[in-house]
Amino acid sequence: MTDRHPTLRRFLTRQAAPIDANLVFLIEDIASACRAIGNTLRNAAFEGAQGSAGAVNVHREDQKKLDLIADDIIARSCENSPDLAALVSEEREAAHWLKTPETGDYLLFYDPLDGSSNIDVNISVGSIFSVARVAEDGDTDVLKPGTDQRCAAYALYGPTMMFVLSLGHGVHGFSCEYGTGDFRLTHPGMSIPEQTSEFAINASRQRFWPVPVRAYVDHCLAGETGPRGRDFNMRWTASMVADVHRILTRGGIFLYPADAENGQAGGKLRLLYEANPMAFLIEQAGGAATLGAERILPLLPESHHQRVPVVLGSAAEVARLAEYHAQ
Ligand code: P6P
Repeated sequence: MTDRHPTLRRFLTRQAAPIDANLVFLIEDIASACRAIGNTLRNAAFEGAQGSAGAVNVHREDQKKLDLIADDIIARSCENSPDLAALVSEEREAAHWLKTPETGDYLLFYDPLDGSSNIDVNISVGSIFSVARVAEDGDTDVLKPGTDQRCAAYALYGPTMMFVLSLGHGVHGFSCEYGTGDFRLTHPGMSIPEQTSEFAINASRQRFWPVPVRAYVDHCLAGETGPRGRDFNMRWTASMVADVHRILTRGGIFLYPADAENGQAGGKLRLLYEANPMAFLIEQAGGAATLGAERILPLLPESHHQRVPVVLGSAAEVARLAEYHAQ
């Protein structure tokens, strides 16, 4: 079994293109934090860790106790990683510098517990990670385009706890083995089907949608007798990691557009630690990720917590939506 399901460490240290040892250490520290978060979630009800923390984050969103616990677990697990210079967290206003850019190579952007509104109703949630290198010139500017990412990953705390990772050479899924707690390779080379008949969007926001999105969804809903000539299915878990994992596994298109209500803020999802890592993973799996028409990854961020519209998934459907925007 070891050979068919190598551990994360064996996988990382057996790559054809050798990975910087300090990046391997950082990825292992991230995976250890995810394992600890998964265990904490499992026992949250017994430890009084559910419910609101009675505070709001930088986005004025209600913070769950577990948002703060997960953020603390990640920071403590990674802060001694040999080459990690700074942390940028959804739960913290500013970058947290651990070393100077001259003494550390990596930046870690993360959403410690994405979809946390689902925790108290026991629906899958996740953690999202993006790793980039500090600027060559020692600048402390962390606003780097998603094309600069060295790797992206997420943990999915579902029926199986999984860690899904890309280092720029495909996407690989690791399942946490009950008993040993090891993350072992179970989904090598994840690939998104180009075609799909499944879309994911929060349909309660229909009245706010821009015209191209409204038209796209209406055409899907018209089914076999409509312009698409086939029936579509819809899924929406309100947990980006769960929706993205479903799409990586069986295809689909995920849409969170900027709309009449959230448009002033740029949309809902955050560029640095949600859109960029997920776009990296989706593209590495053969899918596409746009702001509606333009590709997400080249976008130069304007602020740590910048929000952007997100469309990602099966390439043919993402391209079709871009055509609707062009019309
Ligand atoms: P809505 C969770 O809060 C999140 O950031 C993503 O995980 C998810 O895709 C989206 O927001 C859900 O948004 O409007 O359905 O609550």
